[in-house]
Amino acid sequence: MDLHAITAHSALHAKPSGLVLQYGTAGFRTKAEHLDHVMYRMGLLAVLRSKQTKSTIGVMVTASHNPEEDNGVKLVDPLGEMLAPSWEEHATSLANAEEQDLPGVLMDIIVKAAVDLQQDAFVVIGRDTRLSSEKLSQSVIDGVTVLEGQFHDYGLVTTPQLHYMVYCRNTSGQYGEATVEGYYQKLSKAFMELTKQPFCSEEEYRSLKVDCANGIGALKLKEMEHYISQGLSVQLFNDGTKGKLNHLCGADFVKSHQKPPQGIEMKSNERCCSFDGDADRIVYYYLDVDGHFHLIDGDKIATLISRFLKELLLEIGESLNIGVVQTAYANGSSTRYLEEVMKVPVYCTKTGVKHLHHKAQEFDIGVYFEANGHGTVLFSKAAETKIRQLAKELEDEKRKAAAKTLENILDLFNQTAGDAISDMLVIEAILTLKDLTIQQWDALYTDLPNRQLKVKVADRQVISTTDAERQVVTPPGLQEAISDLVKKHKLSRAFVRPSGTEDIVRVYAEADSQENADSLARAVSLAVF
Ligand code: 16G
Repeated sequence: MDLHAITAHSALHAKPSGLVLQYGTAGFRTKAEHLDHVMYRMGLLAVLRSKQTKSTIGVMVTASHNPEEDNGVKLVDPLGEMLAPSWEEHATSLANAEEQDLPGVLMDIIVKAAVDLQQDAFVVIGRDTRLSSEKLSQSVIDGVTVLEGQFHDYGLVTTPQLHYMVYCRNTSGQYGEATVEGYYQKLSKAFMELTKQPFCSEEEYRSLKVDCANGIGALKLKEMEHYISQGLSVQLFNDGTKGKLNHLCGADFVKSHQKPPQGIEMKSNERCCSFDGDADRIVYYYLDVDGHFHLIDGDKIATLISRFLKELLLEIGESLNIGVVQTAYANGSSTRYLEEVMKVPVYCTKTGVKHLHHKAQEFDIGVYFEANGHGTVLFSKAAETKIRQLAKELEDEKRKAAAKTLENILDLFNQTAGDAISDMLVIEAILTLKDLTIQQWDALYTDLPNRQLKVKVADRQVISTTDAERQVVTPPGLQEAISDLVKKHKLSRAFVRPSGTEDIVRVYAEADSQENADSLARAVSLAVF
C-alpha cells in the first residue's frame, strides 16, 4: 500500500475542512458539490472491504429520490445486500477524517477489520443519471486504483441492477449473468413464461403507463422494452428528455403528496405506476371514473404478492412459511388485512431496507415492503431448492403448473434489493394471471386516512425510539403526550422518529377520517416542537 500515493491523490479530492457527514440509512447523501472526497474515500474503502470479504464489492453513485442537485454513494456487500453495520462506522470515520489524518484512519480500519492487504480486490461501480454522477464515479475509480484494486464500471445502471451484478459475480454466475443483458434476459424469460400461459387475460389489460421520475429507470426500461413487449406494452413518461429528475414526479412525490405526477396523461381506470430516481421503488395508482386519485402503495403491493404466493402454495400443497415485514409507516388496514383475513404473520422493523431485508431472511418466503414502495421477496435456499424440485417432479399437472409459476416468480424477483422494474413485472404478471383490474386490487382493503408531516427541531437526535420506532423513549413525557392525543380519535395511531436522511423529525398519524388524521398529526407535531 503506497501511503504517499493515497495522500497525493486525496489532495486532488480534498475534504472541505470541518464537513461532517454520516453513512446514513442508505449511504452518504448531500449536495453533490460536497461529495468528491467521500467518493474517493469510498473507492478506498470498497477495496478494503473487497480484500476482507475476498469478494466483489459494489459502489453505487446515486441520491435516489433526492433533488437533482444532491448526490450520494452507498456500498453493496457480497450477496448484494447493504453494507454491514460495522463497516458503516468505518465509512463514516474515513469520510470525516481531515486530510492529514487520512492515512492513520485507513490503517486503523485495516487493523480493526483484519484486512489482508495481499488479497486481490475487485469493485464494480454504477451511477444514476444526475449531471454530477459521472465525475463523482471517476473519483470512486481513483480511490479504487490508488489502492490497486481491479474494477468494472457499469456506467449508467439502476441501483438494484448494481446489487444484482454484485450478487451474480460472487455466486459464479449461478444467480444470473453479471451483465445488463443478463439481467434483462433473466427477468424477461421468467416474465414471458408467466404471461404466455393460456389462461392469461386479454391484450387490453396489458398496457401500463410508467412515470420514470426523469431518471435512470427510463433508460433501462427502453433497453428492456423489446424483451417483454409480447407480454406488456409500457408507455414511458418523464423519461428525462425534458423534465428535471424527481421534480414533481416519481414514486416519492406521488406517495408523499398522494397525487399524480406531473407530465403523465391519465385516463380514468388506466393502470399507472411511478419509479423513483434510481428505480428501486415503485407505487401504482389510477383515477376512478369520478376523477378521484387512488394510490396503491408498498403495503398494497405486499398484500397482492403475499395473497398470490399463499394461493400458489395451497394449490401446490406445500407448507412453506410466509412472513410479511413492514415498518411503522404501514397503513393499519394493511396490517389488519394481512393478519386477520389472510392469516399471514406480520412483523414490524425500523425504517430502512436493511432492517426489513434482514428480518425477511428468517422465513422460507419473506415478503418485505416499505409503504413508500421499496421492497422485494426473499426465498430461502431450502425453499428455492424445494420449489425447483416440485416444478420438475410433481406428477399432478395442476400442481406442477402452480409450482412452475412459483419458480418463475422466484426468478422474476430481484432478491438482492427492492427493484422497481422487477416488482413491476411481478405485479403485472400477477394481475394478468389472476385477471385482476387495478380497481379490484385496490379494493382488497381500504386504507385508513393518514398524514405525514415534517418538523424542524434544533436537534432531532434528542428523540430516540423503541419498538421498531413506534414508541418514543426520549425526551421524557413525549410518548405520554402522543398516547393521550391518540386516545382522542377512533382507529388512530401516531408516532414520531428522527429522519435518517434529512435534518428533520417525521410525524405519522392515521385515524378514522382524513380530518382526524390531519388534526392528530398537527397536534403531535406541536408536542414534538
Ligand atoms: C432511505 C431508505 C428507505 C427509507 C428512507 C427513510 C434504503 C435503500 N433507503 O431512502 O428505505 O424508507 O430512507 O427516510 O434503505 P427517512 O429516515 O428520512 O424517513
